[in-house]
Amino acid sequence: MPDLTLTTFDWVPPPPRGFVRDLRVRWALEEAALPYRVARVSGDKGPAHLAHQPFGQVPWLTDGDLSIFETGAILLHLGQLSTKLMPSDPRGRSDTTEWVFAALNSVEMASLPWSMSQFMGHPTDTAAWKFVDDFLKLRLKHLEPVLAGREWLAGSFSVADILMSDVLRVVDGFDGLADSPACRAYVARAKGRPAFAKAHADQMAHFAEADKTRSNS
Ligand SMILES: N[C@@H](CCC(=O)N[C@@H](CS)C(=O)NCC(=O)O)C(=O)O
Repeated sequence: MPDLTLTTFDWVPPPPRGFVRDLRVRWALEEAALPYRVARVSGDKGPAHLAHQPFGQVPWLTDGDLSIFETGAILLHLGQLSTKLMPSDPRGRSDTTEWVFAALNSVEMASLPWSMSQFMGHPTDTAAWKFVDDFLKLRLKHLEPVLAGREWLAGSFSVADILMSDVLRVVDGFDGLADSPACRAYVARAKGRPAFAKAHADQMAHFAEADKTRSNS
């Protein structure tokens, strides 16, 4: 039995709650029904934190004496522990792996500057915004027919779907999928999974609990 501990921030302000990336790991762990503990790290990014996550970010996962950062790497590791997260045949593994990279390296690469601009309320009548918006629209234009033709990216539900739907979920939150109905339906399908609901509720409860501790200190 693996010995899994997920580390995330001890507290974040309300806006990012429900979107902190430990949710991707919680979701995968819930899908596979793998038992795990949650540990907390403060935001001050001391040497112990940097030893696990060199950018001072969260999450990271330990499995015994193995410590893994980057949600893509963590989910690929978990994929090896359960066929609920990654098929066991070579084709299924290869399909899952390529879509994991596509989610992070092709889609999130375009969606992150777009969502950060939206979040910051940057003006949208600039050449810089048009570049960012066109870049994301190009990715969505190519993803749309893929998702119109299949329920999940690599055949059965996999870690690739956790990553891709979580990336698109942020865009959807800013109404960026209005012209991409298949992408939108895919996000709704993924969010409808009980394991997503549990992971989301657990993350919200984690930070709500931290509010109480802070207000008592
Ligand atoms: N590529 C990293 C990104 C991790 C990331 O952006 N984590 C955010 C929380 S969702 C964070 O720690 N932000 C604080 C910071 O960047 O200092 C991954 O997927 O694990």
